[in-house]
Amino acid sequence: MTIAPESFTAHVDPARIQRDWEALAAFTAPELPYTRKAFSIPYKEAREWLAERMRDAGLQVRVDAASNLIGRLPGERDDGPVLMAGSHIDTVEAGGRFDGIVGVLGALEAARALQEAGVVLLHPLEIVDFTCEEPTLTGMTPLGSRIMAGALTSNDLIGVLTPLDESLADAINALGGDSAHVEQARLAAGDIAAYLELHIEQGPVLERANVPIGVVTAIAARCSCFITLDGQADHAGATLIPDRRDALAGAAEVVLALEQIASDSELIEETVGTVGWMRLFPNMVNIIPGHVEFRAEVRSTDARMLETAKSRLQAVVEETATRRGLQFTLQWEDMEQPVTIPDRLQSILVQACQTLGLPFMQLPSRATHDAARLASIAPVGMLFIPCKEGKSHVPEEWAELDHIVQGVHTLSYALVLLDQSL
Ligand code: HGY
Ligand code: MN
Ligand code: MN
Repeated sequence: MTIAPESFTAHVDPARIQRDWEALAAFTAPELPYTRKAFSIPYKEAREWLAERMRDAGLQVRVDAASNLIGRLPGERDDGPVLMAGSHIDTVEAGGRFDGIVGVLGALEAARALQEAGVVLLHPLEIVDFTCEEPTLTGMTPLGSRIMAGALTSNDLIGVLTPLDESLADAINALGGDSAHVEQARLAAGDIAAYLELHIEQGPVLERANVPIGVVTAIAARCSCFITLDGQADHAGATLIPDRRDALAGAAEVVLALEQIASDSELIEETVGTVGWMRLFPNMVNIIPGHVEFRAEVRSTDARMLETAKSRLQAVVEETATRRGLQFTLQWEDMEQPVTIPDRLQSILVQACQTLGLPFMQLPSRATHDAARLASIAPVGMLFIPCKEGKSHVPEEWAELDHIVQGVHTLSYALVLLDQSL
């Protein structure tokens, strides 16, 4: 049975999307712009609001043992594999109002439009807000999608604290999860017929090309390590340079060396390296820093480049510490592999764009996503829309409502095509 896209795209309601987006943006830490960190009070309130919106949209709402929020639209074959669409509503610190949010609200709007158009899917459709996608927990995020994919168990949660110094187990339970039995949230290969995620590009490519839809070809891997350097705290005035073992000067060398590594001609096309978090001790203006700890992350869409960058970073840390008489430790906390989006999913998304007459381009995702974590148990696809000047993870993050609507049209139609082809 072919379903004409205009039969349901007409039901995608820009004003309704706008109202949801404005309401969700209001759940933020009062002292910071657009900050809704996982497990925080604004996050819990936003979750309750979202669950209500899912119920209003006629979805059967549940929270799985991992505390992922799931809204289900039954299908004709209701006991079979599900179609899944979603993303995350947690944000980074002083982040934006679109990263993850477009995917959750867009999937919710798609579920409404399909129902209002009287489209009954063969597969059940599950709209998911995955818990804690952003790296507010080291070495365990994205949390909800990793648990669903079986990459984390209840044992892995033991002793872990959230940034709010609450036990992660309690925080998951407070959201309605069951931290002692998170394995119950695990899905096996075959349980998800396909997963689609609509997301802002978090890069400048679509905007520069003036193209409204991106069909993602691959998702970059993110590898992050925790590094400590120990030298000697000392008097900043009385200690001459040759007598110093300055841990921060050593860390500064490593930060610049990481930039050099990623700028190397054989890596620069597909690889980045960043130090975004650092603490120094004693951290006083007239004391030479004796101890520094920082996290460095390396990302690439190419597995070989990723390994090259990681090993060069390790070598630089060791060489810098030895030359400067510093003790060092380096521990990899997040180790991902790049994910290739299956051709079958890409062609469904291309077909949806072509049928809807939407210009599109195929491109990799340089950000990571829940889709990458689900790729081990399900065929995943990703759709991008442009964001202003490619900015993300900053309060200036912005996406045009027209682009969100076009993204929802494409997502809805792709779900219908998948429903009929799987
Ligand atoms: O860091 C990322 O790529 C994602 O936004 N969590
Ligand atoms: Mn993000
Ligand atoms: Mn995201």
